[in-house]
Amino acid sequence: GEAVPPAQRSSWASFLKSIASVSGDLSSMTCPPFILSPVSLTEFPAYWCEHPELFSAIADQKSEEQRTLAVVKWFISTLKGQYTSRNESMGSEKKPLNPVLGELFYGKWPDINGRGETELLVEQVSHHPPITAYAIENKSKGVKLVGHNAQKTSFSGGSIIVKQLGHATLTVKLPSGDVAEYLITLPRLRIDGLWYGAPYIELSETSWIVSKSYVCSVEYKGKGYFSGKTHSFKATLNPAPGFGGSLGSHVVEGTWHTTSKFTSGPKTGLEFHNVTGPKEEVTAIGGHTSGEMGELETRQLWKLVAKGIREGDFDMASREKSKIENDQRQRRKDELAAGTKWPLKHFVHVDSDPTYERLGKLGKISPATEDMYVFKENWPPVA
Ligand code: 0T9
Repeated sequence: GEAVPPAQRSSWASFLKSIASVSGDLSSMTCPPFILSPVSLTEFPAYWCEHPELFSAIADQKSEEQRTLAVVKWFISTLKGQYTSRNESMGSEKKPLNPVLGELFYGKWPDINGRGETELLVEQVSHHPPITAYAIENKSKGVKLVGHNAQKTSFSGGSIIVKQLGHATLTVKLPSGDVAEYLITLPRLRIDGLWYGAPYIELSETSWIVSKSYVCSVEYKGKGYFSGKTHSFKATLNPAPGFGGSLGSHVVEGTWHTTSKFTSGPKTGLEFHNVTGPKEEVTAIGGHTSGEMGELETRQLWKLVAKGIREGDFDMASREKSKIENDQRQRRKDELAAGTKWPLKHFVHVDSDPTYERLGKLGKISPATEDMYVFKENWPPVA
């Protein structure tokens, strides 16, 4: 454990021993302070829009083929933020704050150069297991992403294996009045570098982007596999059954944290995505009409815990964290006694998703059905 501060070595060693035996949910395990991040998982959906211009560009395409390529380009361009940004900002992957039930995060990216404003809304819809639901919408362009995610973790060969549960659906309002739908599934993660105390993520297996006319698989490989490079991917776009006559096939290869190019199809040799330039952080906004943040809004809720972690005052961080946890336990007890349940604010849980079932069949997507959190659309806030 070279990256582990000497005073925390034995606590890191016992943490590693315990993750080898606990499987399923690592979110509530206690970790040594050096590995704690001051950011809650409810902020992570903002990674979907670090390039707002790529999100809005989806609406500007003139054909189904161009639109699908724009969706895949936006998706690939989000991976760098999703899976490497903690290494860039904090030196390694860190353990995010474990959101409480009902935790909220609201944000936006401004309208620049006619791309329209994009709004973000996140709600923690389950605490145990942790499940985060989100909606990202550019209303002026008619592009909307709604999804939820959860994780199932296991330990294998010294690494944490994270299977992502949940999916997202991107919808685009077309000038014709039709709505194009894209089902998006998520890659598997391996967290390596644990032994050294310097965790980082590599992606593996396959994720899918499927619409009624196109099936795109994205295969992920790390060092030593098809290109030999870390963070490699290969995206293969093929027309869905019945669309073969009018739409072309494409293959794109590269590394998702840098650039990629077309390696097969009419655009062979051209650049596909490039995320070596700057990204745009979300602007957090309060969910009240006054613009203020309520007590369940993530940056308000975790303020003192985050301050403690950032400033190295871990006594304060753990004291404030206990306060939040005790308050949560009390709320659940009160609900139990009153026979009530915590009401979700922006989402409704349903057991199956017809869009997932219909489009999932076109890719090799399993399971055949998944639950989902339907976005209630009561945003912007009214009270
Ligand atoms: C959805 C993303 C997800 C959330 C995080 C596995 C992880 C929690 C889930 C999957 C986002 O779209 C993308 C990126 C990072 C994922 C996190 C990385 C991570 O380590 C945590 C887990 C729960 C841990 O904190 C494990 C313990 C820790 C000591 C390792 C650094």
